[in-house]
This record gives sequence, C-alpha cells and structure tokens, in this order.
Amino acid sequence: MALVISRQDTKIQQWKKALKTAAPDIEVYSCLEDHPKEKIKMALVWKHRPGSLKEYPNLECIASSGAGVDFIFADKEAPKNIPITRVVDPMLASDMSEHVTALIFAYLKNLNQYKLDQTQQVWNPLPYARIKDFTIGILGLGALGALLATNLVHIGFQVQGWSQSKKVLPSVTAYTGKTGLPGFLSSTDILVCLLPLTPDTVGILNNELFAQLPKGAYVINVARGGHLVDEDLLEALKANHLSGAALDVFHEEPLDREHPFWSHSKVHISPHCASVSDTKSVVPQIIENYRNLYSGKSLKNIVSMDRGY
Ligand code: NDP
Ligand code: OXD
Repeated sequence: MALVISRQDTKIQQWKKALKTAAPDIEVYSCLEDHPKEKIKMALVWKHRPGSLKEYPNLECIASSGAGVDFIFADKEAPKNIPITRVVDPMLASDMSEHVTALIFAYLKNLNQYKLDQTQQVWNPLPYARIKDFTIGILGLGALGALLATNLVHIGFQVQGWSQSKKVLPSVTAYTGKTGLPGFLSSTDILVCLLPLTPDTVGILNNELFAQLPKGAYVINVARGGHLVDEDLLEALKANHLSGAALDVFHEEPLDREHPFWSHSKVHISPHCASVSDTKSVVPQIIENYRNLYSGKSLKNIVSMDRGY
C-alpha cells in the first residue's frame, strides 16, 4: 500500500518531505518519479494532470490537498466510485479570514486608491469609511466562511451570511437557499464569495446578482474564478453600480496578461494566495486518513458526491 502525490506545481518535494517526516513508515511517491502504480491506494492531489488518476488500478481514495475539490470533479476520467476527501484545517480558515479582513480594511480606508495615486505622485486625501458603515455579506458559511463571519463580528462589523442549510452563528444574520438570496443581497455592502464551485454556483457572480446589491457595493471573490462572469463585473463597474472588486481567483490561472482586470483601476488582484494549505498543519489529517484506509475505518472530511462539495 502506498500514496502518490500528484500535482503540476513545484510543491511535490515539500509535501513528500512533510509526509515522510511525520510518518516515515508510509511509502510516499511523487507522480514524477518511477513508482509502483498497482500499490497506490491514495492520491494526494492538487490540480493534477487530468486523466492521470486512471493509471492507478487499486486507488481507494482521492485526497485534495486543498479545501476545494472542483478540479477533481472537472477531471472526467477520475475514478467515480471512490471517496474524495478535502482539507478542513483551522490554519487554512484563519489565513483566509486574515486575508479577507485585510481586503475589507484596504477598501474602507482607500489604500488601493492611495497606492495608485502614489504611482502618479498625486496628493488627494479622500473621505474614509468606518467599521460601523458597512454590512458584510458572506456567500458560503462553511469551514472558511463561518470563521470569517465570527471574526468580523468580533471586530464590530454587521455580518450576514448565505448558505444551503440554516446556520446559527452568534450575531450573524443567516439567510438560506434561493429564496433567502434577494434579502441577503439587498442589505450587503461588501460581498465576499466563499462558496465551493459546483454546478449550482458556477457563474453566480453575474449581472442579475450584482443588480440586487445596493449601488456602490464592493465584491470580493476568494473562492474560484468560475463563480464570476468577468464581463458582467466589468459592466457593473463601468456603470458605477459596483464601486470595486478584489479578486484572488480567476478562470485561468495565472491570469492572462491581456485580461482587462490587470489594468482596471477599480479591480484589486492577488495571485490565488488568500489561504494556502500549510503542509505541517495539513499532513496529520492526510496521514490519519491513510491509516484509516489501511485499517478499514471511515475517512474524515469526505466530500458529498451529490452536492459536489
Ligand atoms: P465548505 O464546503 O466548508 O463550505 C461551503 C459553504 O457554501 C457552505 O456553507 C455551504 O452551505 C455553502 N453552499 C454551497 N453550495 C451552496 C448553494 N448552492 N447555495 C447556498 N450555499 C451553498 O467550504 P470551505 O469553506 O472549506 O471552502 C470554500 C471554498 O473556498 C473552497 O471550495 C475553495 O474553492 C475556496 N478556497 C479558496 C482559497 C484561496 O486561496 N483563494 C483557499 C481555500 C479555499 P451548507 O453549509 O449549507 O452546506
Ligand atoms: C483551496 C485553495 O481550495 O487553495 O484550498 O484554493
């Protein structure tokens, strides 16, 4: 029995070292080295080469090394009848919360505008907003959204959230399902998307949704590029219906050099870095699941095949 790490970035050795250090007894391979394919029971994946997982005839689990699993569902050749697990990790959640909070304060205090002004040597003090001025609405109150909501409440923001099933979080106004969406949107000044990318949520950040936000609303997408209809965002910004957007995720990553977002004065871009799985923090749950697989116990953090997250 063995584990293969399958990804196309430069982090394979880092993950292999972390796994070997924490569990020297586990046979761990990189997908780039020669490895016994029939021995592989678990694939630890992050944007693996589509089609590559069918090379493992005895695969019993596909483990995402991130929170999202959309790239696994998008691989039409990945085995369909085995569990998919994902990362649920306090550090991933607190990193996301810190990143989004930084974006919110940069917006409140015009920091992005001042950075632009600096490049032109423009001295132009602007009126700034305060914590009490804005309601933050979070699409998705899961592992990441719930901690963000709680932390923003502690800071003093009015916070509301939207999810599939009803959530109870202290001082967070909770909205649920399709019928709850209009009420949620109409009272949201800063919208944060922390939904998983599924057939139900693809393209959800579109003209129809933006039109339901108050004029001047700000949009933060830290979930997946596929949630956003890029043209609709550009249109809503041009019409001054939205005052700006902060985007960490894109349809194509890295973002195409010709994409209009790069040079848009109202769009703040970061390179899919809001919250990155920390190997030290995440490896224990991967090892636990590997051992559970070995001993026939149930796995942690299994993704629902029906819901797609
Ligand atoms: P979870 O699965 O824990 O939470 C998802 C939330 O979205 C849940 O509250 C769920 O509702 C809600 N939801 C899902 N579908 C719908 C729907 N159709 N209508 C209403 N609500 C819905 O995910 P995480 O919080 O762990 O992560 C969220 C996403 O963040 C990941 O899938 C990933 O794409 C992204 N991410 C981005 C990172 C970055 O660096 N930019 C880093 C990490 C993650 P319910 O609770 O009722 O099921
Ligand atoms: C994740 C991510 O899903 O990094 O964990 O986007």
